[in-house]
Amino acid sequence: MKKSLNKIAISLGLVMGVSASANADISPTATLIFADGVTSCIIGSDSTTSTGCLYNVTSTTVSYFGMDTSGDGIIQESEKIALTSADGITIGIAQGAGSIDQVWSFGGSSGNHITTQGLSVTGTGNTASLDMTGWTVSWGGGLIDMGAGLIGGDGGFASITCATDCTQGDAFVLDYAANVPTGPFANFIYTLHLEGYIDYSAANIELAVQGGNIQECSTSGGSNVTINTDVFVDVSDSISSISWAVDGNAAGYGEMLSTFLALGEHEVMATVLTTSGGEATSSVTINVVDTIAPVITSVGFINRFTGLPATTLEQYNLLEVGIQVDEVCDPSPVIQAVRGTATNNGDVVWLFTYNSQILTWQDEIYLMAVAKDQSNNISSKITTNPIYAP
Ligand SMILES: [Ca+2]
Ligand SMILES: [Ca+2]
Repeated sequence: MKKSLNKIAISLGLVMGVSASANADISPTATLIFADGVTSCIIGSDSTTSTGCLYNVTSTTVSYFGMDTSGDGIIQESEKIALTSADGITIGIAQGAGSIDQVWSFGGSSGNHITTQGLSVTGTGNTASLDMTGWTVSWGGGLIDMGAGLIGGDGGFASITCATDCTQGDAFVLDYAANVPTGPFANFIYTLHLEGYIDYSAANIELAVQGGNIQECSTSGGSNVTINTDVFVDVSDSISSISWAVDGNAAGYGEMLSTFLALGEHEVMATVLTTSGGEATSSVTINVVDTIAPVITSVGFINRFTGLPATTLEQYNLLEVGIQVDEVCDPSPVIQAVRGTATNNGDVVWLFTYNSQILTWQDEIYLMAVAKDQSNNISSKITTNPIYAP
């Protein structure tokens, strides 16, 4: 079963609260996993035709939908589109694009089947009836409600025929037909034919990162990140465990993960195991970024003897550069200052260093501080009150 990230989320509590119908042998949240459709040539292949088959004469079997584009009331072989399964139809929950089937192309536009609400099933023995209310084609950017069936108005029903009793692993065949209600093919006939097996151990897990997949660094070196799960298991099954891994390393168990992630990209994966042996995984890439430059709160000279801000030269003219920086993410940003003096064109500047101390003779001295964090965010600030020589 292929993993899908965009099954419409449904909470664990809601799913587990679904009660089984007493008369239904088929579980109200069973998953119908259908085999991929197969399109083949009835007569020889021909690479110059649109279908790759001589005279475009094809045959499509296993799982497909049909559109009576010719309007003759019959689904010809050329009007069948093979379906490739994603996770199949999970009865009882709404599924978004890419969850049921993989993208197919029809009439020059791409599409998927989705369910705008969970389908409901009734039946006993080897037959069941699936209420298709909510069955929708997402095609060419629009949604086409295919749930009303051929008669229309109050919901159509698909027939499910199982090989024996519709229990775990039993083979099924689903057939359905509807009138297209809207769009360029309005009032044409749409059909659906799926073959596969019923799975009561199919599970699904979705991840949602609180605050989004890109997190601003919120503490020294990274962020504390919380990831929630939405888990689906069949009502006849139950969750055995939910385990986590961060960057491939085991990171604990539970429905929620709260963990510290260092600055940079991380792959977080959750795996749900069910008591009947079902398994599903989902992963998310979380990027902890630092986009905020250090904030220089003060820059100036400090009197080395009093420790207080200095505004004039005094007592041996010794001054210490004092810069204060607020930086959330980087515990040790690069902090430097550029010492400057106002000069006029043609001035001669005389300065030298002595014992690592910078000596200068100027009427006023400015400082410009520069602070840079590990993500190369840079800020600068210049003294507003230069040092004045007395
Ligand atoms: Ca036709
Ligand atoms: Ca920063």
